[in-house]
This record gives sequence, structure tokens and C-alpha cells, in this order.
Amino acid sequence: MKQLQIYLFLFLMIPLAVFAEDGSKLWLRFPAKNGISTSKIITKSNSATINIAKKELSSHWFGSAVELRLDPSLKNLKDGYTIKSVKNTTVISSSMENGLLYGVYHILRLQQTKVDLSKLNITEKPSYDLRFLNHWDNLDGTIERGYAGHSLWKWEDLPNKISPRYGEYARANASIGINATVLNNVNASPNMLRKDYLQKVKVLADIFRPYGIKVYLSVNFSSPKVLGGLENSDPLNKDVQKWWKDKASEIYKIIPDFGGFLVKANSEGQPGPQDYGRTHADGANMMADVLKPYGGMVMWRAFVYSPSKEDRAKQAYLEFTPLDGQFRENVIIQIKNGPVDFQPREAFNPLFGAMKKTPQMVEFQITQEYLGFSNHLVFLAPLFKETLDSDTYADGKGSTIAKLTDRSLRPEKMTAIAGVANIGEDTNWTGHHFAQANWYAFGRLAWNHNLSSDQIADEWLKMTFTDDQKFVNPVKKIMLTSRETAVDYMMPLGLHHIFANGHHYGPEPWGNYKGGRPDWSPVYYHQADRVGLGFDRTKTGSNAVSQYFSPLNEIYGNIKTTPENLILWFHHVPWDYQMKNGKTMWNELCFKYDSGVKEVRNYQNTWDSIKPYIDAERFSAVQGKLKIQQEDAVWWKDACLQYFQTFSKRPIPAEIEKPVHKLEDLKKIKLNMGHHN
Ligand code: GCW
Repeated sequence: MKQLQIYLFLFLMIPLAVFAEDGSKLWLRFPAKNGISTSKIITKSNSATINIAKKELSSHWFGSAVELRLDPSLKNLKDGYTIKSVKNTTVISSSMENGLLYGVYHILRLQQTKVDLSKLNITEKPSYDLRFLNHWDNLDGTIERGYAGHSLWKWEDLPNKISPRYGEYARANASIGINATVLNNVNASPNMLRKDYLQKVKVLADIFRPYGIKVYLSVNFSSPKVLGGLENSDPLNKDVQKWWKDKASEIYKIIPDFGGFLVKANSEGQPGPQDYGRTHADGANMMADVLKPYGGMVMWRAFVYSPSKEDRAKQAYLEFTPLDGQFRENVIIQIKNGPVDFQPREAFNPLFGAMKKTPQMVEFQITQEYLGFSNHLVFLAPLFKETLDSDTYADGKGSTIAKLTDRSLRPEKMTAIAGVANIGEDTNWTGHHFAQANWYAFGRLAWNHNLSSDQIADEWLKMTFTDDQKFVNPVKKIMLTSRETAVDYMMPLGLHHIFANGHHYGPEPWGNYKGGRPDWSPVYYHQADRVGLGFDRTKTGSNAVSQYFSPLNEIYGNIKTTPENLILWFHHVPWDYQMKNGKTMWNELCFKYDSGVKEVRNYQNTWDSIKPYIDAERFSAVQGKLKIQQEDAVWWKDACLQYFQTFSKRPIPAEIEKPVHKLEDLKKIKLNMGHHN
């Protein structure tokens, strides 16, 4: 009897387990056909990629016949495609097989979001040639700044044991057009280039290839010395050059379509050409030369800053602009969106547009190092778009970062964009269910930077949860305001980098790590004193404003014309300075922190109200995370306002919720989350 009960129990549990809404399916919830007769698929092509396209259609497409047509005349669309309704057939055409696969995911998305499929006439051309995820995954399975568990890549098991998630990862990326991946951390282990590791990489490359994804690696500049036993890694040393040449030949024997190298050099303690008195161009060109015969490329990062007296926000520009014109054709400079480091809000990086002869690409951070890890709901499309839509004035008015990096304003050269991945081995891939939306948004914008945040959120919600408007409308509102809300409760008005040391999770505006580098201390960034708050980057201060093209240098250089959301980024603002709404800067700061907290509470109420429309499992997971976010928002507000009040000596306005924590208690919090800076 007991046994029967157990069997019965198991029998009842199985369907539940199978259909558990654990988030593992991401946005790929196309309905299954389950025996419904398949639509006709017409194609003359036959390849692993086409087979994937066919399988997706036969499993999930309910519409008319589909034709997949390879059409060389569409070369100008690159791996883009057209979709046309021709009589009773939906014709997808592209000059490339990947393009056909993308077209298939496009019509499946239209079907899933209930768009009329009968009169399609679509032309898609990607904004960027190369659409990258950068994984900061270490060979020991940990992930730098990863908040969704360990690495997906099981280096110990490879090349023999293959996780089903490698294929699922490739499929998810293909569905949004991501076509390139850097597998390992930019703080790179030289071991990545060892023969046994290359054999493991090959297995991943083979799995990703049919999905149109190329593999790239981060390399350690000292590899010749550390791995090859050479005396040094000087890029002008012939033995070093030969070592890289041989290594390239070895790599391409194993992975014939290998993409190339990503390099973090002379940055945060990493080795680089400057160790030998050489320049970034010397280092990048040496690697570019050995990759060139195979069509490989080098992404050289501009995230450099040394412990000098110079404003950290100025350093990448100072180091790289003199090198303009010195880089090989197959080098692209990879630049973080802001000049400091992926803050909740930064002015855009003035290096964009400033190197007129050198291709540049944007690096965004999808993983939320500075935005509440996988605990806070922060939809990043508005942040990405804010950067892409920023007008640099480099080539006159309208020189947005999007148009500079997609080269619509400059002679054609390779184009690329990268996002630091937020993916780990967690069942739902990204820790927070809503962090999946940031992976999705990055991919969609890399494909088409003209999409609006609204459209991306709308698609993603409908695909991931439900198209019921009673759910979509209120939750979309949360998503679209969530980034500004996080800025409000963390670092409003242009404040930046007042995070706790090392892990960067909570507030530590009092942080002053004497003996260490000044630019790793929050007090360096906020400069609070009796007079006011904020970093003077005008002519009277670090003069970082001079790195911007006119008229931005004047706009940012003048407190009256600086946008208020960046006022403390560019100016040391007196506590009683009158803001545009008539409040003093101090009062405005108080109201901003308070409104951030209130907004998160509104999100909680909204979320509670949508309970009837979605599954219980994801509902309560998100509900729990919002609770943490609310508590953290209060923590941020109480810590920052009470600490800044020790300088402003002004009361917190009466309308604002009184602090619930004591400053001394908050100062004692030491989270044990590791990390170096
Ligand atoms: O944002 C900082 C991070 C480091 C990271 C570095 C970088 C990979 O705190 O963890 O290192 O940037 O982008 O190189």
C-alpha cells in the first residue's frame, strides 16, 4: 500500500515537474505542434543551419507554407533577410544561411506575439556585423561579476562530456541575432591557449557553428612568457612574434573559423605592451598580424586607467587618441559606454568619435555589477539606448554613438558591439527572471539599434509570460521606468561609484581606503565637503569636459546648461544651489532617493496585482526579489542621505520618510562577497 502511494505520488508529480515554470525556456516558448500536421517547408538548401531552421518550423510554425531561399542578390543585407507573403507562402530570403535562420525566428516571434502573418513585407539588415557576448568566465568555473551561478562551460568535462545547455545557449542567441561569443574572462588565464583547452573550445565552436555563432577568446598578453617559457612578451621581440604566429596556426588548425582575440592589457594589473615601453598599438598590431592570414581580428579594450593623479574619467581618451591611425585594419577598439565603469548613469565615453581613423565598438555590461546583481529588477534597454543615442558631435550634429559605431557616418569598415553576459548555470540562466530581458534587449539592439525600449519590453513580456494586456501594460511600465528608479535610489543627479569596496553591491559613500588607489575610493568620486557635492570636471577642476566636442564641452562645462541628471558628474555643486524645479540641490537629492524607494514599493504593488495572469512559480520568485530590492533601496537612501547630511548640515525635508537605519549601523555592514576592487 505504502509503495502504491509512492508510485501514485511520483506519477502525479512528473507532469508538474516537467511543466514547472522555472524560467529555463527563456523567451523561447513557441507553442508545440503536438501532432498538428506540419506546414510545407520549401528549400533547395541543405546544411546543419537549414536543418535547424526546418526543425524550428516543423515543431512550432502554425502558419502557411514557408520557403527558405538563398539569394546572393541580397548580399547588401549581410546576414539580414527579407520576409514576404507571396500568395499562400511566406518566403524568407537571405544571401546567408544564418540570415534564413534569423528569418525563421522572426516569423516565430511574430506568431507568438500575435502579429498578422498574412501580408508580411519585411526587410532586416543588422546594425552591426558582429554582435558579441563577452563572458567573464574563469577556467575554474567561477564567473567574475556573475550572479547566476557558475559558468555554463564545464571545462573539466570537455571535450568528452557535453552539456545540453551548450546547444540551448546557441539557440537562444541565434533567436536574437547574437553571432559571436568570447568564452573567457578578459582577466585571462594564459592556460586558455593551452592545446588541451583549445580542444575543449573546438567542441563548443562545433556546437555553436550551425547557429551562426563564432567563437573568440580573451588572451593574456604574457602568454608567450608564461605558457611558452620565453624570456618576455615584448611585442617587438621576434621570438614573441613567432610564438603568437605559431599559436595562431595551431588554433586555426583546430578551429578553422576561429574569430579572434579580445585583449585587456595594461589595465587593473593585467600585463601589456607598456610593460616593455611599447604602445597599445604595438601590442594590438602584433596580434592582428598573426590573425590576419586567417581572417581573424583583435578587439583591444580601452578600459585603462593607472593610479595617477589624472581624473580616471579622462584616462582612456588620453591614452588612445594619440594612437589614432596606428592600428591595423583588423583591430577594433572596444570602449565601455561610460568613461568610468558601467555606473547606473554615466556621461558617455568621450573617446567615441574622437579617433577618426580607427574603428570603435561599444562594450555594455549586461550583468548587473553596479545595479543590484541578480536581485534588482532593472531593465537595461533604456541605459543602452541612452548611450547609443548620445550625440557626440564628432562629425557635426547628429553624430550619435550608434551612427559612429555602425559607420553610417564614416567609410565602411567592420562593425561590432559587445555586452558582458549575465548568464550562468542557474536553471533560469540569469538569476532574476527579469534579467533574461537584458540578455534579450542587448541582442535585439545589437541587431537593430533603432528599436525602442518599449517595443523590446513588449515583445519580451509577451514571449516570456503572456500577451494578456492586463499583465503586459503594468509590467512594461515597471520595466521601462526601472533603470531611472535604480539611479534614484542609488546615485541620482550624476553621482557615481559610491559602492561598497570589492563586491559593488551596497552603498559605502564613506569609503576612503587610505593606502590603496584613490580612485578605488567612493570619496574620490563624490567629493562631498562643507560647500557641496560632486566632481568638478570643468576648467576649474579636472577639465574632463574638454574631451567632448563642441558644443558639449561648453554645455557640460557650464553648471546652468548641464543636464541635471549629470550635474554631480561634472560639477561640484553647492548644497543650496537652486535646481530647475526651485528646490535646493540638497533637497532635490533627498527627494530623488525617496522617490526611488517609493517607486520600488509601487512595483511591489503592481506585481502583486498581476498574480492572476502568470504562473505561481515565477510570480513568487519575482515577488521575493522585489522585496529584497525594496529593502536595498531603503538601505541606499538611509546610508547616502545620512552620510551626505554630515556635510550638508541641512535637515532632511519633512515630507520624506524618516531614515529607519542608523548610519553607524550601516557603516558596520560588511558583506562577504569577495573581489579585489
Ligand atoms: O567593472 C570592472 C570590474 C572588474 C572587471 C573590469 C573590466 C573583468 O569591477 O571585475 O574585470 O571592470 O572590465 O576589465
